[in-house]
Amino acid sequence: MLLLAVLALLLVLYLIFRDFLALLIRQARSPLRTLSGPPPTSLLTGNLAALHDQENTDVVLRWEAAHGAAFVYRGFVGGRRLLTTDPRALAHILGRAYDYPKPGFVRESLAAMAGGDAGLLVVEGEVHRRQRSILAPAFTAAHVRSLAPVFWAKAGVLRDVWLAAADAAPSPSPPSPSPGPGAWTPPAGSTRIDVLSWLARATLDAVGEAGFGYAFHALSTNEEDEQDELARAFADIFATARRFRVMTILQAWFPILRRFRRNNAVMARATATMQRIGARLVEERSRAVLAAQTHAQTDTSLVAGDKTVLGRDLLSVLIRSNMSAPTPAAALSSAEVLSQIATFIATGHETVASALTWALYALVRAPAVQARLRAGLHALETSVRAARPGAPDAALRDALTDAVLRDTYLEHVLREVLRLHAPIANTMRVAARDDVIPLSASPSDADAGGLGLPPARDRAGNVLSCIRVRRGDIITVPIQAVNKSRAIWGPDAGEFDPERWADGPGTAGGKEADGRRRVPGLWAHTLTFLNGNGGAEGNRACIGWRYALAEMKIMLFVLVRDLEFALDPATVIEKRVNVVTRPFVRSEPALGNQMPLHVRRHVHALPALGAGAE
Ligand code: HEM
Ligand SMILES: *[C@@H]1O[C@H](CO)[C@@H](O)[C@H](O)[C@H]1NC(C)=O
Ligand SMILES: CC(=O)N[C@H]1CO[C@H](CO)[C@@H](O)[C@@H]1O
Repeated sequence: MLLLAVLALLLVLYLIFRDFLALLIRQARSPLRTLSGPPPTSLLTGNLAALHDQENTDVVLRWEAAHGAAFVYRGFVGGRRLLTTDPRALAHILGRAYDYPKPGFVRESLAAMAGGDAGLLVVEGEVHRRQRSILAPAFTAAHVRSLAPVFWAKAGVLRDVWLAAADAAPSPSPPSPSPGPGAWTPPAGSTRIDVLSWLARATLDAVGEAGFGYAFHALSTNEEDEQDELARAFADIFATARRFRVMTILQAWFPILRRFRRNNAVMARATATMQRIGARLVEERSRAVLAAQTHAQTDTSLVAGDKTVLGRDLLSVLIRSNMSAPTPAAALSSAEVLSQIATFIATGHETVASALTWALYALVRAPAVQARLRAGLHALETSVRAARPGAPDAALRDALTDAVLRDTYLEHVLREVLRLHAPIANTMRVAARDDVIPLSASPSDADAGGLGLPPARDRAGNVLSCIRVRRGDIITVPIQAVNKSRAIWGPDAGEFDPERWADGPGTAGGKEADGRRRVPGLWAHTLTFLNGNGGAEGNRACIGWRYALAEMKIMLFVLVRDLEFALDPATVIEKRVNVVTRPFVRSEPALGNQMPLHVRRHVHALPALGAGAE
């Protein structure tokens, strides 16, 4: 009896500690232990605290300078993780997406906030390949372009809310008799607005409508309106998933702890709500798609009118794509389709809100750029209008969409914003098998464009030309640090300078005339959306990048056209990375994430541009 009990206890202990033991054994055998790297500052959490604050401290660059462009830092219980800023190494890792999947604990935490483990963000390997090809038609340039009316509508509503707030601001108080030295007077007729929370509402409304034809009413200013049920469910899930970060790490090593999350009542209720509303949406869209198809068969005149008959939202396109899958095995299950709704909310909402917030921040910090952008956009609109006298509103907006999406200066401003303020600052991968990762061999290496990156070294100081990794080794991809690398962008890498793009897209480092510095990025040679070099070996770059850019361009056009933005120079904004990079005010940490800007009406002679409800 006693023996049985002891055996049972041992078994339980083994089950609890199995993964942890495996971790320790893997750590002891990893070839990463020979690499140079910063000493851990904590036994339990290694260098994680320093890495967490990297956006405000430059720590990755200091580590890079001291230990080379590939080094190890310490994670949980001192586990070694590879971090590299070397473009050739990054191209190797990101270009083999299925050999370098997301680590289990990352997938767990993404699954918690993206509606389960069946969505595109979380799945791996063949399942990912299948999903990605079914989802692709929803994210083509042409399809994203067709979603523009949603972005115009939401931008118009947001602008009207801010205009109303600014116009209601009390007339400027007379300047105090003796303003202290350095005291700042807000612009006359302006009001202080937390633009972050409003932009998050606008992008949520946009992704609801463009993503699955759902009205969140997040921009509604009617106090009586209750918060939408689905929006609340998602907010609960997101908040819980965030709070559980430490827990999620522990759960990765001690699976028994996973029960506690499942028992979390708020999470369970929110997930149920999400499932219920999601299932209804999928059913409604499926029925509409089927009805339209039957219709089209009997009435050929409707085939040409495809777009107006069928829903344009991402979910409808996904369902149509799923229905025309060559074989059932190539299609998505109902659970997989359902998971994409939460995936769209999780990926398409806070990322763009963060990017737009940092765009306005960049513009208040560079008033000359703000003024030039506004003047350029006004001129653009004037010429579009002049070419179409008397055109109806819809036709005008259509022509304006093309012009805005193509505008060079707006594009350059956005590239700088996304380079300096990448909403996703880091991502992680794990080696699925033993491998050798090549490095840019020397400062004169042609493939690296003569980057002059500090070489990687082992602990004895020998320069390395490749990194050996063992199955299970964890790798951090420092998206933001690469975006701002001086080796890649030149000594002014930290400056916001849209002009650096003026020399053409071929030269990432813009001003340098030597044509160097190609970063293997998907867009604008930055890693902001990761890269798309994977092809057959898997593509895990952002599928929504065109959607994000179109939404940002239209939102910025509408907001900058009619509003001026300013920031009290005494306000110090810092970054906090919690899933996405968000601002907070250093002197007001208790207020949480915010971006308090002073907003006022910009008076101009252009005709009103309606909110343009579809
Ligand atoms: C400025 C805005 C955005 C940025 C900076 C951004 C960035 C990224 C990054 C870095 C990844 C790769 C994550 C990883 O593998 O570790 C990613 C993946 C993804 N993004 Fe975005 N994203 C943005 C907007 C959007 C939008 C608007 C959507 C959809 C409407 C979207 C949908 C997705 C999806 C579904 C994935 C997973 C793709 C896959 O694994 O195959 N993103 N995004
Ligand atoms: C997707 O296609 C598969 C196979 O044709 C089908 O079983 C499934 O119900 C479809 N899902 C949706 C949501 O249409
Ligand atoms: C190379 C470079 O400019 N790095 C910058 C990265 O970001 C930090 C924080 O914003 C800056 O201090 C660095 O200068």
